[in-house]
Amino acid sequence: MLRRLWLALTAVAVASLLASTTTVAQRTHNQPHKRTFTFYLIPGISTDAFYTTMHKGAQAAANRLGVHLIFQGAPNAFSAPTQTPFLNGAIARRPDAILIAPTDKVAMIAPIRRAVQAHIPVITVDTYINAPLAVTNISSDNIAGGKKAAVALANAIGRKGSVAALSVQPGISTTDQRQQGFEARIRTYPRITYLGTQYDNDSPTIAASKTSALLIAHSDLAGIFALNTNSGIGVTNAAQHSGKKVKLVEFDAEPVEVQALRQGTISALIAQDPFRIGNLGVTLAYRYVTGKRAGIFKHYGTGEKIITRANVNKPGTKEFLYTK
Ligand code: T6T
Repeated sequence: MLRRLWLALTAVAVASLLASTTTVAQRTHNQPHKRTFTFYLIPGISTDAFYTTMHKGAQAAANRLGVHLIFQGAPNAFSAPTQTPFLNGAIARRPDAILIAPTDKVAMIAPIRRAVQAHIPVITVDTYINAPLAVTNISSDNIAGGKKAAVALANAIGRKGSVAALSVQPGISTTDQRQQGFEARIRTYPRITYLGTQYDNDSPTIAASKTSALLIAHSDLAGIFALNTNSGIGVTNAAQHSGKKVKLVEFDAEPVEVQALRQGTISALIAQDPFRIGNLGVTLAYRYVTGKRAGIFKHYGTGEKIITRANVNKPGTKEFLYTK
């Protein structure tokens, strides 16, 4: 009798122990544990203030959302062959998302397709590719920026004389669109002769030598539009050394350009908002990887601002100045 009672009590104890461990095991299993997402940001050039500022914006969003962000890219050259190994390296690490500024509209399609085929969502920032592979693209309105540059340059030269432009190379979405907008607008001024756009492969040295040649060949050259920072650095140096009174309008607002604007060498800068591009990029990637995909647009514009000596120190301008 006693033995039967002991057995019954033991059975109850074991059953309740099993029940309680099952509950604990189930609870542990069902509990939503927060995982840390890893995103890569692959810039055009990792040392360029446009992209270091974009990195700061991306990092601020990553800190807010608890995302592990890795920023890696070619330190000096802006090209598909120098960018692709960094993208391949990111794909090999199987991150949750990749943000990339593709250096060529066509050449970067195949490398980006490899990421998408590996089920890694890709967001393009600044530049885009000619294939619908990215979740979204975030950029300035580069056509509008090119038009604004044409108006600023036309006004700086009194709406008459010859003008030329210096860009990186054909095939980059941003600079192609700036050129498109600039050409469309500058041709509307009847007393301005547009001498065309030359290419410098993102080399300030080549931009400087092409600018010097232009200044020698065209004595009436009144203005030059530089379509990005490195083109601008070369154009500014050559113009300063020539001693000629040529007016300059440049894209971007990197420290050297802002300094030249303050000194009066540059008439106007078309500044972008790379901090916002990076910040929005990480925010949208996080939305995507956490399943909140509905309502993500295919494109987001972040705006651009004309900076002159008149507004460079005004409130509302500082956020458009890039930092290293
Ligand atoms: O102008 C920016 C960027 O928007 C463009 O795509 C490439 O050149 C810059 O990075 C400036 O160096």
